[in-house]
Amino acid sequence: MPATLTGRVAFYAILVINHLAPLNTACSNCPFQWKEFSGHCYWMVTEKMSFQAAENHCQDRSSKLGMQSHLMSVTSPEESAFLRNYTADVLGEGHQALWIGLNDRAQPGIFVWTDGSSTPYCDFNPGEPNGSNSEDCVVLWNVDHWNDIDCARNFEFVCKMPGRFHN
Ligand SMILES: [Ca+2]
Ligand SMILES: [Ca+2]
Repeated sequence: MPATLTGRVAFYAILVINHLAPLNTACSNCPFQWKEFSGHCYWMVTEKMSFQAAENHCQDRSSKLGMQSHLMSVTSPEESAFLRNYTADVLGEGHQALWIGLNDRAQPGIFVWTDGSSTPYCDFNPGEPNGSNSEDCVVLWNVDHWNDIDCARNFEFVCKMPGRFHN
């Protein structure tokens, strides 16, 4: 190959490598297609499932990535606003219900998060929780506040996990 042609091939090879470089996600805090917010990674699942099937789905999906996600916990007004925006963007402003990880399945009236979060943050609708033993799992209701509801119902949901570089 003539020297000028070799040089041209090398030039275009470098162009191609430079073009591909931004696709390298080795230093991303979140895996491909997970949404990042404040050090955590979020994944909206638009397939409807029961509460426990949704929690299992979050755990299965992340374990394939060597990470650990659960149904989303909501621990601050900022994270709550993020969830509302994310839900409205993907499912629409008027979406009825979306599972979050809060539940009182083990002990009526004692609400816990599936990811083990302990937070004083609470955003139930006025009059909720109202379900006693018939409603043990919590949804974001009407892209607004929370409502306890029957765990066997099927809704979309968000998985959440700490980012790779979260401490
Ligand atoms: Ca209950
Ligand atoms: Ca309720």
